[in-house]
Amino acid sequence: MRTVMDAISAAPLYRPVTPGGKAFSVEMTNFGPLGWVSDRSGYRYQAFHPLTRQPWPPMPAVLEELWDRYSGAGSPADACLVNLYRAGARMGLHQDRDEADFSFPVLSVSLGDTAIFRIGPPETGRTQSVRLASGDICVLAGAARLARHGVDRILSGSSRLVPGGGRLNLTLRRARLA
Ligand SMILES: O=C(O)CCC(=O)C(=O)O
Ligand SMILES: [Mn+2]
Repeated sequence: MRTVMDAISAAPLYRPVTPGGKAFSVEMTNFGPLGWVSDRSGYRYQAFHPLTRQPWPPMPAVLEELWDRYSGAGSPADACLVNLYRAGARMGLHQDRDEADFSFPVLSVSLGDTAIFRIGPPETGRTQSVRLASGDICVLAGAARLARHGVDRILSGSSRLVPGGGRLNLTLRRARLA
């Protein structure tokens, strides 16, 4: 947690806007060579923080180790999107499709408050609700790589891990081709 908070202090959390101009309710930043950003021009990966214009902080070694252990991928993650959900924040149903090669999984680590996570098949069909608690790892891989998913809400106050309260979700990705 300490390592993650130190990296966040080097790349401040900010609230991006959707291409349509609506503010996200989550605050975001990134670690690693590339970071996922959203603004009026669209969604993309880029090598620098949109506000400070500085390169994203290095990927913490502990996250590289989790990727090595649980992703099953032969290449390192090159991006880690950090989402901070304070009370009331949510994330709409979406697919992660801004990466170059969907044969690489997306691996997420949840810290702090429990999330009511929603997941379902890639196109249409029933979604289901799953709780993601602090320390849980969720890997979207294979047939589930393009699953629709989102966060309906967080159970505010269910953990005291995150300073100031809330939930941190770290998603490790391989954005570029290997
Ligand atoms: O917070 C989560 O568990 C999911 C985050 C997510 O889907 C994303 O950042 O693309
Ligand atoms: Mn996602």
